[in-house]
Amino acid sequence: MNMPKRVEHQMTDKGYVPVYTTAVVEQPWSSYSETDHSVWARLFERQRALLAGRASSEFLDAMAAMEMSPDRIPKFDELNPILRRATGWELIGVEGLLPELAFFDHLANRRFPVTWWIRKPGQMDYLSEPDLFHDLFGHVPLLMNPVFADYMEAYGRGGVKAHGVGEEALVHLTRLYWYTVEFGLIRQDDGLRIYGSGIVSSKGESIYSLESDAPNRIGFDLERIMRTRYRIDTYQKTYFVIDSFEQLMESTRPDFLPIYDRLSKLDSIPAGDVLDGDRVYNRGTGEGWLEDGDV
Ligand code: HBI
Ligand code: FE
Repeated sequence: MNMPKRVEHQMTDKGYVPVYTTAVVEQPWSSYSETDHSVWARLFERQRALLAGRASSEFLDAMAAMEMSPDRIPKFDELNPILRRATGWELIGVEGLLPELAFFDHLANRRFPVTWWIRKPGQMDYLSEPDLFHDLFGHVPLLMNPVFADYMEAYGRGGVKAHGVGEEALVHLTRLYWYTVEFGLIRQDDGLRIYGSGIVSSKGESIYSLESDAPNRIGFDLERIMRTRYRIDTYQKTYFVIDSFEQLMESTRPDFLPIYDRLSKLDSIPAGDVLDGDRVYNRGTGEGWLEDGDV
């Protein structure tokens, strides 16, 4: 498999990782090795077993509707007709992390960038940047859900605007992405469930985010989230819980400019804090937390 060319490194919200070109690449499906396909199959089977009873019903329904093959890396060309028919979204192949504006512009146009390469067998449990499994298994299924699909487009539009406002607005918006799209929980009648991509694609965090006493679990509040710092190198200290995807979509309706202006006058909130006024589902014990390192 031809390794992607590493063009530059950049401090992004996923830490100091190589940022590739904004180039859109064809999925080199025939170049995947048997090892690549077996990494996909092992990760897929492991998460599918773990997520029963832990992932949100919308995620499980979407995963069933997409009919992703469990034993071979799915072909983007085969998934795109299903996705387009459901919500008008499509996958595009990329080398990896994109500069933020390019990423936002894709989302604003219902294109989800999926990294074309998959991690090595030795990286089953952790890698510093999103690979095909994180993007395709973690992010893509929920794009089948019409309300979440609308939210992701709205987020992209908001990101393009925020890019024009400035760095501070981007920091606030990135936190919203982090605590919903990547690490969000949702309340169901039968308990809390996972919908965040960073969690559903991670064995350890699929268990920790719901069952550990260490983290806080707090009800969704847009401005509270936009002020809250987060972790890129450990499990989250706090998970935010939405009532529904409609609630998430509704939160993007107001003009964010006055919100950015208000937040610019307020301090950020450490990742592990619980505030008066928080809707607390779980006040974490903080066991295992690292003192510094919130971003
Ligand atoms: N690029 N391909 C890709 N995937 C991401 O998830 C991604 C990105 N660039 C920037 C980024 N995420 C984050 O900074 C978002 O908060 C914008
Ligand atoms: Fe992601």
